[in-house]
Amino acid sequence: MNVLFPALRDGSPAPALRFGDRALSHRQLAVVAGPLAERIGELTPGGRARIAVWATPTLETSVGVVAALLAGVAAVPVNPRIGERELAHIVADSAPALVLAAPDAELPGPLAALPRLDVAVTVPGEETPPGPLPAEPGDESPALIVYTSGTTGPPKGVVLPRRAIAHTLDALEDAWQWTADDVLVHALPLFHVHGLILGVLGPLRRGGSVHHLGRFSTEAVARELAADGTMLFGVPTMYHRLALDAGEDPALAKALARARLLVSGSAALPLTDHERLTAATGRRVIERYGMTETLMNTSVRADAPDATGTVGVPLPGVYVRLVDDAGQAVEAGDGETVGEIQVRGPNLFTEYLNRPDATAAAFDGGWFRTGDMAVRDAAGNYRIVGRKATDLIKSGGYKIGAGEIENALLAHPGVAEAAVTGERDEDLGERIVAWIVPETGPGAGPAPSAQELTDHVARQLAPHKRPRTVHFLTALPRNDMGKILKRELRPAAPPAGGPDA
Ligand code: MCA
Ligand code: AMP
Repeated sequence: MNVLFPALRDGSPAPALRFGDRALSHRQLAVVAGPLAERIGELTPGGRARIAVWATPTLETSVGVVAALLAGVAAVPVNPRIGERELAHIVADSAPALVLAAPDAELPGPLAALPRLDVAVTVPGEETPPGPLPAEPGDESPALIVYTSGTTGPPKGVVLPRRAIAHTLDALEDAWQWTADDVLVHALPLFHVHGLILGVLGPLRRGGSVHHLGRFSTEAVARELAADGTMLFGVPTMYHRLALDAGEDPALAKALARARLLVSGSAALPLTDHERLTAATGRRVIERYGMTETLMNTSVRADAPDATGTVGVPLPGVYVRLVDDAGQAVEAGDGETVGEIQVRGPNLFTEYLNRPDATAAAFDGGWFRTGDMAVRDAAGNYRIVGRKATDLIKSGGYKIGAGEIENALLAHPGVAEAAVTGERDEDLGERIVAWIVPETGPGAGPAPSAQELTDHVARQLAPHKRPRTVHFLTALPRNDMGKILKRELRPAAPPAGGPDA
């Protein structure tokens, strides 16, 4: 299975990528990505290098990633809104040999300091013949390194081999009856698994196409699905907004109703949103469950009876088990016995980059510990009921570690103590809440405002990691050992509020 994108090598004239009014067929993609892959190969002799990709939601990012994959060089997609502290970490940790970016992209310090290769995409004529494409490396060769948050410390680089990508995309072909005729519509960012691997590499591997909206709006989704979109991928926040608008907007409801498949993932889609969408459109959204480290594990199948409220059954080739607190596999399919989901299969990552300790800790024998808690029903469907770590927050479908935000807040001179929690939020699933004890010691300036702390986190880490609410306290509740008791965190006075509280 060495070849990741057969349609590229076949020179298929079928549409492949569309961003706004710019589009490439598979054949045209081969014409532009082939020479870029060759150039990447020349600049990274030996093949063990990594390259950063400035992952804006554009044609250039998609072409850059495809070229890196053809060249057999591991690509590290970088959030174009990344803050200083997080970027410094990712660049130091992954040590990219160069950065790929669109010609007009302005890169921040640590990336600007790297050799740069511009991805200039001029759409070639359909008749332009593609040159030969480089031979692709073996299945275990690292394809992508995607950074993901843990409970504490900076994000870890998840090394994803080509084997995991090919396996997960082929398993989804089976579960969703995904074909070359499908036109996928989405507006997900291209620096995570969902938007990049499923949302761009998925259609390319199938020989089908993707229409990326650039930016999410319910209007843009309606427009593309009403045209020729057949599948929609989104995070629950997007489906929540679609559900609310579809109730008021018959054209949107009709567009959603005509799609072949509506798929939600990255976090749980609440039943109320499932019900709203079904009431407005007569259609069901199916959920699939995955993780950066495991790619996709389970899905409700396109041909399955209704399994709303579950994340479906294991994908072909993936083994899933539930393990209780004593470390014993739970055999029951009673829909009630809760266990941690552990996974084994060709969909798994290789390792955390430079973190053998974290890699070893993540496995129980050959099984990867997901930290997600679930039950299994008699039909074999898994229903996720919670998470082991309360210090992991899922907001808008992004995984965010409380510890990394606490560390960023503590680096602000006006902050003496900081704790971060996740609170239920209708739109985002969970919202980030910061609990702050301002610095009052000698020489301390005036206490920082909620807005100042919010901006500080957005600047240091990324805007989606910013607290949405900030509470100021005189002390954090702690136990005898000095450990912060997060369950006891309650606003002391009326909340000081956050910018969007
Ligand atoms: C606001 N903004 C700020 C600040 N406040 N910028 C700087 N400093 C501030 N203080 C800006 C934001 O950058 C953004 O800019 C705008 O204000 C709104 O931000 P936000 O509220 O965060 O965005 P939103 O409109 O609410 O976005 C909702 C969303 C987004 C579109 C659903 O959360 C999203 O794209 N989520 C997808 C996450 C995802 O792909 N997860 C997959 C990982 P502007 O307006 O200019 O944009 S999970 C995964 O891959 C696994 C494998 C899986 O299972 O899928
Ligand atoms: P990430 O590390 O960003 O890839 O996020 C992976 C996590 O997202 C998983 O461990 C789950 O907690 C969560 N997740 C993904 N898909 C679903 C889903 N369909 N339902 C509930 N949680 C999900």
